[in-house]
Amino acid sequence: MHAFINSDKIDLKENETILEAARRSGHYIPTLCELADIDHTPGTCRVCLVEIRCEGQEEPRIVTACNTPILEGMEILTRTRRVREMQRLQVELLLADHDQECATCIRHGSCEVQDVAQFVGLQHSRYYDPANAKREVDSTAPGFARDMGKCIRCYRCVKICREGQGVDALVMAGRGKNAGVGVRTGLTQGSSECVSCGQCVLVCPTGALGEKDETETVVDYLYDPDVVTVFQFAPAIRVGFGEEFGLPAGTNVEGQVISAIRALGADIVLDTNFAADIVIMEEGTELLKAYGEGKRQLFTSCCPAWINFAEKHYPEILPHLSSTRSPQQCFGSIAKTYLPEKMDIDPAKVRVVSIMPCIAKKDEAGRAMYKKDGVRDVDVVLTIREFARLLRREGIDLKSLEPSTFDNPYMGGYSGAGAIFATTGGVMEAAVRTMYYAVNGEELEGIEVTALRGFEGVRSAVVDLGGDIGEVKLALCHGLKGVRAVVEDVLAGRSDFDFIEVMACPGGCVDGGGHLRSKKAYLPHALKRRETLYEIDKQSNYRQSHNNPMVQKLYDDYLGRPYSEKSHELLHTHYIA
Ligand code: HC1
Ligand code: SF4
Repeated sequence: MHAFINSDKIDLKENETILEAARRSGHYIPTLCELADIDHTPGTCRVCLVEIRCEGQEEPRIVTACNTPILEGMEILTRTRRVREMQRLQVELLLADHDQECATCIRHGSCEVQDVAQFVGLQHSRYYDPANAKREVDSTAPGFARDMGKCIRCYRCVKICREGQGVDALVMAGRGKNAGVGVRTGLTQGSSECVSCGQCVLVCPTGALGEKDETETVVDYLYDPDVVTVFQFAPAIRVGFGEEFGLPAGTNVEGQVISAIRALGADIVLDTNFAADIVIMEEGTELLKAYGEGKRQLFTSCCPAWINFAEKHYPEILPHLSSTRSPQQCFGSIAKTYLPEKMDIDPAKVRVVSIMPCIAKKDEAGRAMYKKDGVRDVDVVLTIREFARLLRREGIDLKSLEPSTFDNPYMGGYSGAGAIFATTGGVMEAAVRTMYYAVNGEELEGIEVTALRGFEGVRSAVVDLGGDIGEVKLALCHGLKGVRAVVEDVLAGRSDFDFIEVMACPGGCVDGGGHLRSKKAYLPHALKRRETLYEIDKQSNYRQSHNNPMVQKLYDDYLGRPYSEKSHELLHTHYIA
């Protein structure tokens, strides 16, 4: 069984489309709506036109490659003049009501429409009408906006939100030239079921979905002589950011990221990993106390899209959430209290800037409980994409920088346990290491708790914490789809899990909704990034949060002990039903 693509003989596979067979055999056909990684073939962009001739047929006919099966003996032509002209016309029509402000678009240079327009040789858009391109911009979500003037109606976002995340906030809306993506009638993006996980942003081929850019505020801080800027960057940044500069996926660029932030003119460069160690001290103590009181079934609380999900979709579950703030927020409150005290800085001058692979961290930093007298603990959150933009704005090329190290004696060190927070299962593994020590007074043997590692959406493991606690049953969920059943089981009394880690993004923060976008792919680098995190843990001088000497000093000099009154004031929180 075979067919021909541009005269190449192709062996056929069962149930393949022309597009799949062409990809497999190295024949490029442009597409904009289709995304194989999420099994999405809506056939709406109609750019993947090819000519086909079946046996016995005289004249070739034009079909869309994404939804036409390839058949025995079929001849497929992808580059005839007729095909090229029709593809070009299709892209031209697509751009007729598409905002043409490409030079100022957040997607400039990494936009799939730009790529395809180049491929089809489109040099002028004859049918563009600015009046038609004026469509709704919804900026009501705290961290990101939906600009329908840039939407090409591929509906990838609707698919990922509904079927990938199980949130179902987005719908196909409008008719005719007003057709596009919206939320349910009467709602806005901010008031909808949306939890700001950002997975829709990762699959959007254009600038229709994107974070609200806050790089301008950061530039203000950097050039204000009265401001002391304190930067933190998340565990996932160091293992993903190199890709922006053409380095292989998973390259550890921690040292270059530190140098880049210094080159921006930051006063103090620190690491969210340090605060991840603090979280383990607090959350571990909280859990053991709860178990001692016979309470079980606590959920982790460091993922802000999960918190949004719990508050919006399952408010009854909130009493089961750990009260420990996320590492980002623990960092913010410590950087505005302990750090200025130690370094003799006026706390009012400190501005904390976070670099996160996450959009929901913007929501989190703006929460009322994370402000003191109206001043936020974390002043600005940049996604990794904004960080890349900021470096470009300031003319800094990460690849040309020599790596450097943290040099702050108070908050500049982290354990291997803090480093693995960024991957699914990492928070739980870090917590188990410290809880085991707290119960037994000795370190857990076989410190890499491989039972907690893996990639299925929901996994479980039993770990013996020893002492009075004994065996605990743990669950690890990543991606929100599988979380619903876990939460519903807990609420219905059907669950026997003791501790449940939830990361809203599939893979955890290494593939967060604020991470770099990959063209024509969804989450292609998770495993490489994750391998590097485990390697960082392996190479760390200390691998348990309680052995981080800077964390020990923080407790000795300032907080007293985990779960103390001071800790409660600075490191714990509440949720809003
Ligand atoms: Fe995450 Fe976390 S791991 S939530 O994924 O607990 O964003 O990387 O910074 O706060 O540490 C994100 C990553 C990050 C927090 C930590
Ligand atoms: Fe859905 Fe997440 Fe996008 Fe909100 S941010 S619309 S929840 S995919």
